[in-house]
Amino acid sequence: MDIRTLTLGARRPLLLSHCQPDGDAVGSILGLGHALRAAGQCPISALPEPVPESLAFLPGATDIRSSLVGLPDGVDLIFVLDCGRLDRLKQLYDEHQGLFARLPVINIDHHLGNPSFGTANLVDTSWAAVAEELYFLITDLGLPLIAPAASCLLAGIITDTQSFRTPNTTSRTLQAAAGLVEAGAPLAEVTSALHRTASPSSLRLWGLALSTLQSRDGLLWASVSQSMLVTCSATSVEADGLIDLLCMVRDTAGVLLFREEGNGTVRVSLRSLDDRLNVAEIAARFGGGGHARAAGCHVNAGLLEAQAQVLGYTMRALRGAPV
Ligand SMILES: [Mn+2]
Repeated sequence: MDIRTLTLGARRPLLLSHCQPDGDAVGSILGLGHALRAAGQCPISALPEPVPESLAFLPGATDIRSSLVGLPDGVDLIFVLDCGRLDRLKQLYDEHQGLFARLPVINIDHHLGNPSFGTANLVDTSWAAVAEELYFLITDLGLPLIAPAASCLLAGIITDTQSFRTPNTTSRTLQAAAGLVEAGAPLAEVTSALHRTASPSSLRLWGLALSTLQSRDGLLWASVSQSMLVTCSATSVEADGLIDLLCMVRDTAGVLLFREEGNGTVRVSLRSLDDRLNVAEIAARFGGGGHARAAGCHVNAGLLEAQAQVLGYTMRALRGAPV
């Protein structure tokens, strides 16, 4: 069956997205959920990990479940949105594989390498955000694009395009954003809520992390250690946003942020600032994933060892040497 028939025929669809949920993940499940509810359905949204504080303002964010245990009867369709692999649903998939075998699954995504795991698939890497795909899907299906839906989808587009600055931002992306503003999404309010999120302790943390800044061969990197978190009374989440600051440096091909997680692993965020570097390939080499321009992975090592491994590999990739 096709996406139209499955979507319009559902009564209680389940909307899911990936772990470490970002604006596109949260905005997509909430945005489509609002439109389906306005069409008379009873959608249920769930994420394997909590909604970040910076996205808690989105209408409906507090209704998102973190478990599928005790799900109401009658769920008849599963949407998996912005999720390149089913294992990124963590416990929502691992502990409920029977549900996935029994129900039709609609897979809507823009990640490179999505294996089209759905019963129906709308996977296209040319979309800047899944929220952008959903704007056109909702419009095509004639679902009511009510203002809360529009706000959530706009948040998804703004976050995934870094405010319309990524190279995959097209006239189509801007058309979707214009349509969402037309439908009642308050652009200035959404932008402000997304970007003005830093606390004083997070800026103190960024200051310490910036003091570790190094650059070589077109790469720029910095680190956040556990002791910095203690010094600043900050949590690891407060390092979010620092990588965007690092990306302001000119004449740089790639930017990396290493975060010591406290469980023997280092979380690495990677950004590519020009076409020479595909950070999705680098993250995949270390068991992570993402997009050509923004990706992430975890390395089982201390800070210095993780830096040596990932920087060494990235420098070889940037030189075009065999890696
Ligand atoms: Mn996305």
